[in-house]
Amino acid sequence: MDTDPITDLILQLHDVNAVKFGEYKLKSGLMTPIYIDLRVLVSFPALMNQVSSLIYQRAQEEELRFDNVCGVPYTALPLATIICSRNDLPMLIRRKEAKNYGTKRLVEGSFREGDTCLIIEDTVTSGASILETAEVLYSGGLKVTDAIVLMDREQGGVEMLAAQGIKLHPIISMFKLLNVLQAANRIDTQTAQSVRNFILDNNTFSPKEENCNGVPVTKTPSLKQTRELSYGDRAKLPNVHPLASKLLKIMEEKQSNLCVSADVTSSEELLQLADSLGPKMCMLKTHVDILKDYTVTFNQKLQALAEKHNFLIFEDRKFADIGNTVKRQYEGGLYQISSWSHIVNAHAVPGPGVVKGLSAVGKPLGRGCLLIGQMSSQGSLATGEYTQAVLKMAEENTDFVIGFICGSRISKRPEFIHMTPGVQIQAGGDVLGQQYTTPEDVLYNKNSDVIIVGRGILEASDRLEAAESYRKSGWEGYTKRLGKISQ
Ligand code: S5P
Repeated sequence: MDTDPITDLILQLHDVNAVKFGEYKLKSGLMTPIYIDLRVLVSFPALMNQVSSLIYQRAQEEELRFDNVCGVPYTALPLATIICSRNDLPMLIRRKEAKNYGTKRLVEGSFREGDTCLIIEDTVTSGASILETAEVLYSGGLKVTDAIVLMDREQGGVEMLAAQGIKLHPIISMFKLLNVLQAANRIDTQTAQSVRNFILDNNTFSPKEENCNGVPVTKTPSLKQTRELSYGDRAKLPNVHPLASKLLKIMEEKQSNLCVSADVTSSEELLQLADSLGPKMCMLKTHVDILKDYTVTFNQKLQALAEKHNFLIFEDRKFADIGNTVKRQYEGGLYQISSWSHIVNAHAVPGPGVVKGLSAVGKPLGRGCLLIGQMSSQGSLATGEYTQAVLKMAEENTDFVIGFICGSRISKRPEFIHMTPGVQIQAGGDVLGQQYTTPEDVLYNKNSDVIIVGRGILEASDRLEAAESYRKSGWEGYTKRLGKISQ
């Protein structure tokens, strides 16, 4: 197999047991489902050399300027030694404790005041260890502008160090590591996803710590303990989109986080579903293009039912074309979706133009859009770095994007709404790759906000009874989550 050097390195690190999955305690006391233990590297000289080369190569690519190199003790110390020895660079050693005899120096080696020192580290979680080393170097009169780390757990270290004026350059990021191990079948989808969720839910960096004079203060990052905001509280947030606010209020009022996916082929049946299940749901999702008898009268009746039962309409059109085309598909054609659907969704594949095109039509009408961050179908390509790019696109378009279609919470912003399809009371799947998880899992473990249920209700002998049971278990998962303290 033709692999890039990082992929190759990740697989080798896994081979030597430097990446472990299970339940481990971090230095901070936090339990983690993944542990990176690069201390074993010293037993594998070829790997030591490979890692050292990649670190030095990175310094060259970034054109970093420095006078000396310091490895954070202990794991990065031998790495720094190899780099310095091979490339003829002066090294410094930071002592963990000053000796109580002789010079009492905390930094060993020869340097001049004002020299710039490059820091090398093996793994970063919050960035606290690098900062600690930098502070010792500062106290010796050195400057630190950059640090290179082999493995970034993507839990806020880059941001925390940037806030302290240190640019961190990671060689391997956690999401890349998970993608590579998953693609190589070293870990299953569930393990990869649970680690991704853990990483997204456990960011250690809280920006803008200020003292009473409004002056930013340097603070060793701590893990914040926060209680989840209720739907009602989120509806009142200052930056929440008005449509998201409306949906959150409906959810709170109706005690429902159920979106019924009305995938039927007759307009009459769809209207009947909307009327009978209306009181149980916060949203009705349609695929108008599977109706065999769509008429304008039908959607007028649907809008009247949405008013009557206080739910939103979501046309699951999954736009995925260039801005100009999606704009025309959204407002024109047979269905004129923008005229009746409160919410639509889009794939991020075409780039930001897709959101711009839809927004040009939907924003003036007060509509909102969900970006597809992940999919419930087996083998979906919407994972890892793609999902992260979707998140970024949403953050740049909060005047129109109100949230995501996803398997689990992907953004920490409480203004965004996370909606999850592939839900049935019994986990499992269908013959065409759909994968089901339970309402409790979606709300309580995956921290999503809305369950999207189609066949779980449509194929039940009593649809109303089924809708009530999904509403109830979705709501129970949510209230249980409200009681949970998140780190
Ligand atoms: O990833 C996805 C995204 C969506 S919107 N997986 C999905 O299943 N959906 C939609 O949710 C799908 O098009 C269908 O309308 C609904 C799930 O239906 P069910 O019958 O499998 O519950």
